[in-house]
Amino acid sequence: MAENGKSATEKVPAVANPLSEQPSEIASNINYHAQFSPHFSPFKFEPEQAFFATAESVRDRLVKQWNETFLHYHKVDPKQTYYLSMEYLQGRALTNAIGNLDIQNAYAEALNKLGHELEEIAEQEKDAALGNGGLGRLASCFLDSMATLNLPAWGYGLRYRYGLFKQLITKQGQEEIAEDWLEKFSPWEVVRHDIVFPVRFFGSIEINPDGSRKWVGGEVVQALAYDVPIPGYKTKNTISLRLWEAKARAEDFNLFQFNDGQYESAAQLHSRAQQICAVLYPGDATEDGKLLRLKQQFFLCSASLQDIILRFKERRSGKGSWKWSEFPSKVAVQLNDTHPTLAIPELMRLLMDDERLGWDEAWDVTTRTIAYTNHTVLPEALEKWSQPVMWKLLPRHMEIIEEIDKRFLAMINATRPDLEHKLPTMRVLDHNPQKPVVRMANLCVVSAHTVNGVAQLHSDILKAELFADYVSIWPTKFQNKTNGITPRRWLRFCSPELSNIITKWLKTDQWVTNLDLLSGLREFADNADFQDEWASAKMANKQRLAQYILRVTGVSIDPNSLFDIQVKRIHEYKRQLLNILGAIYRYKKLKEMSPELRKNTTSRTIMIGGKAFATYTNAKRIVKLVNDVGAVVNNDPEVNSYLKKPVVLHNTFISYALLFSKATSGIDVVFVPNYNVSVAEMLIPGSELSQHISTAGMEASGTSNMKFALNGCLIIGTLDGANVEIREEIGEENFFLFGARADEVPQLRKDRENGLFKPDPRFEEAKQFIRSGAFGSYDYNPLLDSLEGNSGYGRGDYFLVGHDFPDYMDAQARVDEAYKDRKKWLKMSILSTAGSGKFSSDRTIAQYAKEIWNIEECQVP
Ligand code: B1H
Repeated sequence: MAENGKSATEKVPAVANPLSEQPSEIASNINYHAQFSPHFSPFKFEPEQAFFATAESVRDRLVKQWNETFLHYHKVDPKQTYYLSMEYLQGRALTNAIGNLDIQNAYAEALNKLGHELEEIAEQEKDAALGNGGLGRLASCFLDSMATLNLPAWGYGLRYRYGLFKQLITKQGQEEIAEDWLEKFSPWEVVRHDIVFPVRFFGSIEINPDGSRKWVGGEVVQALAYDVPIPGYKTKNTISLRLWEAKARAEDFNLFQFNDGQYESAAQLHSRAQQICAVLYPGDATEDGKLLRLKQQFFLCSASLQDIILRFKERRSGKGSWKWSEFPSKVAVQLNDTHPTLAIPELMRLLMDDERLGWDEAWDVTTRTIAYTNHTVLPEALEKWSQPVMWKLLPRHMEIIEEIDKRFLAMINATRPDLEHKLPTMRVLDHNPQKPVVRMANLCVVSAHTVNGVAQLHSDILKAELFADYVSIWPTKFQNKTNGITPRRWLRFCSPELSNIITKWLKTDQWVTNLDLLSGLREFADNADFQDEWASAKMANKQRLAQYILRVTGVSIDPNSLFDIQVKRIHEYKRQLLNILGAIYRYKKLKEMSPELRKNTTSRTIMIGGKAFATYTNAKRIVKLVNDVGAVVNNDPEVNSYLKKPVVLHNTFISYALLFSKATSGIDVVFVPNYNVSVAEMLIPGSELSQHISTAGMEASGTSNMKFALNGCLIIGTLDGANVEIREEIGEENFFLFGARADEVPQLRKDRENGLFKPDPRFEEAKQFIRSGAFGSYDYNPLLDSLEGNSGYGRGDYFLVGHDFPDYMDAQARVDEAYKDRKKWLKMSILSTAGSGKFSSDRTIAQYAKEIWNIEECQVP
């Protein structure tokens, strides 16, 4: 079919068994899709067309086991979990799907027959970026584990048109542009035209003759289901991620107005419906922005719960009838942070107003069904919704929330007079006359049967601080579930080189589903042969990464230097500023050194990547600073003298350039643009040191720390979030620790306010170097000023960069020394991987299943 000869149409039949695992039949099936599921002009079979046809052939297989899974659940009617999340960061699906189906080789061969390379085809896929960071990626890792563990569980989310923005780096710094992941369509989603639910906004409340209430009027939008298959690893079980799209009804299009020439008002309801799923996290600085976000949250909750209730009825009616008291033994709902909190009053409303349950019965069902995960203690991320806005958009839900608040008050007054003085902060409603709000986290704690944090330290902080007052009322409600990551995407598929070595030495590939087996690598940590294989796999990954960096930034980096990476959302509490100040100090000292001394230093390539929220000024200044530092450092012949010119973007040419680049001891600083899941899959396998350096107590868990450690990357970090547990698991001698502890932070802030902080001269020198204009004329004073002064959030060095700076530099010096001892470093690297077993999301999900959801495996025969 192709003019360019990249087709095997003549050689293979057009129709083949779509489930065959024979490469020739797979090739035939891919060809079939290219011809008969056409999305492009005929006679083209470039990588892009090949990707879509390949994905569709993979989907054929998935659909079969997906339908079987659905039917099996329907028959067995197990208790099922529903994960409600405003974010999913799925990334690409092709490599993951054929990996989980365990048919990579057959697909690679099939594509070869068609004149393509699997890797190149896989790179055509756009990331599904329906999330912004760790919280969304966690949801996606959880789905992979639920499917792999054969657990009856589904995810619910929104089908945003524009997910996370694309980050461009220009002279001004970060610029955001809309990224349309559906521009050409997604081969993975299936629209379910039969799954549609009405979702109401605004309106008023009617009282029925029997005193029951009914929410009427307002505007009604349709929620239409799009399902994405989530295959488990080497199992038939394939679960669903159901994404809702908002659609207006045909009758909401005003034909009369349209024919009268009033085109915009004729389609007003249609465009309002479209706004709901247009973008992930629309700006909420304006009242309209806030209203839109609230609409999104309610839309997810209402559609999902109507769907869940309908499924409950359908499955139970096969058994005759149902009792509402049985609902919590068939349904578990997990709220991914407070964003889907409205599921609580919505379930109450559906049970009371539609199903006619009384308050007590509805409350019993709701509270036994819903559980809540907290992901942050940052005050600005603790959601509070304005009461007037809520009354306007969701009047019936506000009635229910008022009643929950009232009953909570009454309960405390009746049973816990000792807590009465705490009520002003414990209540769900804050009636502050200036700004009356609903506190979503409090609503969750009061209503959910279980509340969990995402790392041990974080869960301890929740119990000791944020939710301390509730602990004595409900001592068993609070749990910890340390986060995890899927070893499939984050090792098996993103680093086949390292995976193969692990499998070879462990003599089994069972570690992919039983990550604790990695501890078996400890016995080889000193083995010279193993170390050599390990080093060469890491080097291959570093070279691949160096080529990528050259391609996207034009900077040629030295694969023999220490690859030092910090990638995550840009936020002051994550302290990218500490990293770059350290880099600046290092650069300045290298310049001042004699060439002889310089030769003995450890050469480093410091890579920093991440997106800043569009309106977060200081975060954007940090992005700009990293780029400006890179522009100076990478072009300074004194500290490095290898080729830095942009090179023609052709693979062989790039290798050539690297081969002839002259590696001298020095420093490179690279800002990696547009960090996303696919970029992470490139960076993490090639990393040797990664930085997880948040102010202690502020990072709830972190999950990239786990991905890096799993890939044999050493960590420099604070005792924060999951770092604490990672260090415990891999051994403190393999972790570069520095910085204040969480329990010291409040006192250090006070000391600062009292003028007791004495800055280290190195810290002053680094700041002064920036102020002197060494990195260009951009005005960095406002950013640096945030590190000065005595107090205030975002001022007075709230994040303790100055306090931790000297300790950080000392830890970095230990890194430099350790890297000079190749055998020692390799041993530490191996022990990092060997100690990462705990951080599999399979472990996390198994704990949720047993300790929160009470669900069991339900394997498709
Ligand atoms: C996490 C968020 C978050 N915690 C509000 N909270 C958002 C809050 O745009 N919003 O409205 C978006 C995201 N994200 C992260 O969750 C934590 O910071 C990480 O430490 C943690 O690893 C991750 C998963 O638990």
